[in-house]
Amino acid sequence: MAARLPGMALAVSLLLLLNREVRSFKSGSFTIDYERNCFSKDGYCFRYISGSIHYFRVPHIYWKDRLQKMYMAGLNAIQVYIPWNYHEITPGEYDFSKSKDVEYFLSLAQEMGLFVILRPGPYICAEWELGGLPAWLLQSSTISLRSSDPDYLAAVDKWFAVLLPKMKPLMYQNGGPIISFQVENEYGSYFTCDYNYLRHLREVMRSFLGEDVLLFTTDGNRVQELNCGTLQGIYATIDFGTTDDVNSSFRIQRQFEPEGPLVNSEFYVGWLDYWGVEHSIIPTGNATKMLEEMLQLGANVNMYMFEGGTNFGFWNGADYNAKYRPITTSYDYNAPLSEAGDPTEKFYALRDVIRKFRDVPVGPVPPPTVKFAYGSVPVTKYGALLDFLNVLAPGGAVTSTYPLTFEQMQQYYGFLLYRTLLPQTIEKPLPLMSSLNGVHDRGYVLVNRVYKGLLERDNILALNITGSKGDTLDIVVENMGRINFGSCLLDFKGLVKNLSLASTELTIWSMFSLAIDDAVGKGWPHSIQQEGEDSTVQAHGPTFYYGTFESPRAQDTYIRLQNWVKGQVWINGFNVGRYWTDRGPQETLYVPKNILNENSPNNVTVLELERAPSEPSVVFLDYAILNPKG
Ligand code: 6DJ
Repeated sequence: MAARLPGMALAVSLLLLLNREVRSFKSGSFTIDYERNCFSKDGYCFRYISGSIHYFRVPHIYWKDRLQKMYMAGLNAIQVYIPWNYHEITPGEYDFSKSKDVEYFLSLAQEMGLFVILRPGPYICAEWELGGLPAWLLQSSTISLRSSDPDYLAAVDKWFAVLLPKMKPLMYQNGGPIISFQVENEYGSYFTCDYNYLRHLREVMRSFLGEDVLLFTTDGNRVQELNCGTLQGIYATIDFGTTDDVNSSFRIQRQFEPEGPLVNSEFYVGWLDYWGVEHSIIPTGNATKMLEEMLQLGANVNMYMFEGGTNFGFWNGADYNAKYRPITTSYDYNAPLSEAGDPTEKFYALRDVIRKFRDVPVGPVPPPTVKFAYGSVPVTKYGALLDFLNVLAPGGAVTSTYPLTFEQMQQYYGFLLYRTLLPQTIEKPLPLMSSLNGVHDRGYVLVNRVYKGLLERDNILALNITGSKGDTLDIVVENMGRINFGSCLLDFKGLVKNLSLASTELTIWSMFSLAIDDAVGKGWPHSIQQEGEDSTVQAHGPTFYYGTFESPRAQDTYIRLQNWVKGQVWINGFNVGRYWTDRGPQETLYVPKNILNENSPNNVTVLELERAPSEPSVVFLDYAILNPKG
């Protein structure tokens, strides 16, 4: 009978037989083995020792270098967030080019032999503006973020429909490096506790990535966090640092996952910095001791951060802990690889621990990148911000009885100018007041273009001023980064409450969106030949400065603005970030070599918001100062 089976049918039965073989030990399978308490890769127990790196905080010319160093540390995986707001700055316009080419970044990881644990959000926290959510979601002032609010979900679905199909071919099941996908981030810490939201994300992710995708969640190591953050069908993992206890933390994970691999998805080998707060240090000895303890238990560990990088531009986030606390430009994180990607003593010490558990690649670790001290560069005053509204606010003003927020103006980042006229003559100083703490986050106040001082969220709610009826009152308001964690995510920017002069509410405002990044990105102010103003007259209030320097050989460097107060720096139109010398602890900004010119002078533009030194200059050093007390 068998002989009479048509050839085709025989082939099919053979294939089925083979397939069954293939399915039980299928190459390209990544699952959870609940019997052996491990991840199962192609049928074998697999344990990852991983590190977090954010491609959006590392110049793309250095992606390979950093991944190579992570590989040489003995890691077999990296953990990566995807910040939605970075790729969809304007609704419906997606950017995955150059420094945003996440597919290329992930393919480099694969080339290097590193698996990828992907965390596509949609919310990521990460000390990133609004935790990675686009600020345009706040155009609706009543939106409920991170919940099953239909408006929010519609936006998420649209984004995931663009992102996830790009990720699918990169899954391990499809020959790529991604072994697992995180759903949301520390969702159990958020007040909404909306299971329908998690359920929705689970279904959307499965529909785009396939039923065999390995989904997981990450929450803090407390029962109440896991209660709201976990969901059936999504593997529950936890995060904790060196001040926690390993065994009791994993016991909490076991309450939610009695079987399966132990996973610390964020083991804090370093920590973040806030402006005005001492630089964070996690002692190397504490990190190595705990890593060894966890690896001894057979746990999977991801170190957060292994390479921190930089919050270039306006991308830093903020926390709210009794007060608004913005994150520094540097995201060095006291990590094993420094902000500039250099191996630290922590790197080598952690590698020595990893070596006890798996083979660490032989050969030299790539050296630190070369740094160059270009020295002191004098800068010239270009003029007060208010003198350039034709360039910076070409669209003119929008008027309204009461002030509009950044979100209502559809200008989401940077600076916005609010203008009104003084309603009365003030001979004896009267307080300009934001009694409801509605200046988000800093307002630089000028009367008839003379700088009077500032208002600051949670700190300075009133400022005494004088003036005559009809004088122009200008307030340049700075968004210092939207809150990325906790219950205050609806962090609208600008004058979010009315301002008053003593008891008189101020009305009839003109708002000017300031497109400073656009103008400087296009070469302003260097492109407009203008006699520099007399720099010896010290300016007060938001003022531009410019200068040039040569770098015949472009190397990484650090810019220091000693004796300046607070502001923003651009080099060749690239927004290097915020400085706040007055508050610290960060005193230098990382300047990667890819933004420097070798064959033409480099343009430095500084926007000082309060007061430049009397002989203004900046200096380029070959080392970082993140901890002036250290
Ligand atoms: O997942 C979060 C990371 O993106 C976890 N975490 C890190 C990063 O933000 S603070 C630093 C934090 N979670 C908040 C817990 C506060 C105690």
